[in-house]
Amino acid sequence: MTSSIAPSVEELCHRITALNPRSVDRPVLVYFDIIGIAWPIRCALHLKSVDYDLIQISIDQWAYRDDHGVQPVKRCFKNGHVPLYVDAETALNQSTVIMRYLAENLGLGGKTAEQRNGVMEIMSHAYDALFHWNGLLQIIVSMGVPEDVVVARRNAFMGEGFWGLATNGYANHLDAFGNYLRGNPCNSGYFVGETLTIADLHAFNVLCNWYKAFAPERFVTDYPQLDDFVQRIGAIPAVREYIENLQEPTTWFPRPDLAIRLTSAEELAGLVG
Ligand SMILES: N[C@@H](CCC(=O)N[C@@H](CS)C(=O)NCC(=O)O)C(=O)O
Repeated sequence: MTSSIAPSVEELCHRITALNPRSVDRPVLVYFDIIGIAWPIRCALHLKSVDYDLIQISIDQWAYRDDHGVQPVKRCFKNGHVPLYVDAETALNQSTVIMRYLAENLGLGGKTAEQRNGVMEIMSHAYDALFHWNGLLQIIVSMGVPEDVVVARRNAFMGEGFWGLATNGYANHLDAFGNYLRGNPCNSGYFVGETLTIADLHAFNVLCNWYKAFAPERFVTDYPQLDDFVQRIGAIPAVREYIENLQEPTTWFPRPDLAIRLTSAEELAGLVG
């Protein structure tokens, strides 16, 4: 890694380690300069017009190693991961906990105890769809994995062959999203209750920016109800404004040896109307 970024890494580390509820005068979110898993957090803050600071970390800053082989930026976080959210009340380091906290404070968490549990159920499923053993993330990251293994994993994820029966991640996770959506007794077009919740934003990110971007034709053909959901959420004026003006594509992985897909500008184009 080039040492020319060392000063920016040092400054970044100072800034991050100084963050705590007593030091911030408005909310701060720390994440990479990608959509990733922070989309629902940023979109919720935008939807509710929360004034906050965004500290974005580039892949070079994250990957930078000092003379001892240590990644100083990664070391700044309790769990070695982003996102981190800090405001005058709290400092939180897990994306779903940040979402739940913001949902409660911003009125996006469900109106009854039953709805709040329902929101967490969808949130957990949305998380599984990326991070579970048959989630999409393992399929996308190809760094250090032999080409034939990448292809075999991808095919299995899409339901092909013997391992397709065992993993079947694409269909399995999307079928479950469909069951949850149809299972909402309010039949509102949202995942829980009659109004938009953080569960819809989390599900939107996973469905649109990950699953649809990964296999757009299959998504539209096999899951029209989920595509309707994506279009519906994407058409909410503040969400639309967020998509058009604030979200950024991932520019990290132009090389196929690093990742096979991860919401590049091309992959984002046309996902919503
Ligand atoms: N359970 C954590 C997972 C966080 C996570 O894996 N973040 C990724 C970015 S999406 C990360 O920090 N990757 C860099 C690394 O692990 O070195 C959460 O939900 O916040």
